[in-house]
Amino acid sequence: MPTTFFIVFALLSNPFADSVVSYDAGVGAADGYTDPAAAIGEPTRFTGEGVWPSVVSQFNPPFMTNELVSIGVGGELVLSFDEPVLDDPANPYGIDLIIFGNTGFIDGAWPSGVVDGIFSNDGGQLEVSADGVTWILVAGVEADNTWPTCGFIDSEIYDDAPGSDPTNFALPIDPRLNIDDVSGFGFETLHNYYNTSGGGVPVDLVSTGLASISFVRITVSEGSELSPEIDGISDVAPQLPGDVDMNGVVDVSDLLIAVANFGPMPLGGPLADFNGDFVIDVSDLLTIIGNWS
Ligand SMILES: [Ca+2]
Ligand SMILES: [Ca+2]
Ligand SMILES: [Ca+2]
Ligand SMILES: [Ca+2]
Repeated sequence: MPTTFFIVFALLSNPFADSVVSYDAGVGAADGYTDPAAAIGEPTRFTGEGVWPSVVSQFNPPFMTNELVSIGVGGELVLSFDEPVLDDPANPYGIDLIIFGNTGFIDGAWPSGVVDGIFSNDGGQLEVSADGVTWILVAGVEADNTWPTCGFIDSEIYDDAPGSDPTNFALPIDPRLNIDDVSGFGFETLHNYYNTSGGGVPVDLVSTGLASISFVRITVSEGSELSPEIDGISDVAPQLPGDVDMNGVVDVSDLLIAVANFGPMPLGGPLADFNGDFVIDVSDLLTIIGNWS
């Protein structure tokens, strides 16, 4: 019986926020988008079913009332995780938490997909807590902001059927990247930066001084004129030390990628930095060799 229990637990366990603790829509939340359960579980990969079905891509955010919850002025959303979210140095880029909203890039060359600004970036302050009582503000993070969600690696921008290769919602975008880096860029170039990531707002817990958190609170201050929408929140999966290409084994292909990118870590990776200094050097090569599969 214990074996069965653990198998069932493993199947049920997921990297996403598990429960709504509380929700106050505040003033001016988007009409109809007031079910906080929309922020639980996996963020949206395919939106508009029965209305205007399409994949969620960098230019095509989710928009259904059962997919997003909106937070108005003075409002707040509090979610919890069943398993604590760790400030884990083994996480890619040191990022621990990813927040998915409903931002999208403005398509300056519709429908071919050229980044010409962003829309629906509605902010929202982020606080975290280990116990649900004491809260710490994560400075400099806006909950509903870059990067727009991408649901599938193998989909085109506005496909009306789901892709077959889902992105990884537990893998963050390089936090050094900003929107100016991709301005004027097309869909293919964006994918180079996303890799297999599903996007979202990357959050490093290190600034909070908390080793782990189980609660997330998103608030909208009284002075705000915008109401953020939240689709989901994920706990970043740690990278296997030495596994640059993240295929589950550490071997010569990882070593070759690291060697070819020796020096300052390029924007967007490869993920060959294992001591968090954003430089790929001898210490990282030793990590690869020391963890050979
Ligand atoms: Ca961290
Ligand atoms: Ca959702
Ligand atoms: Ca590998
Ligand atoms: Ca390094």
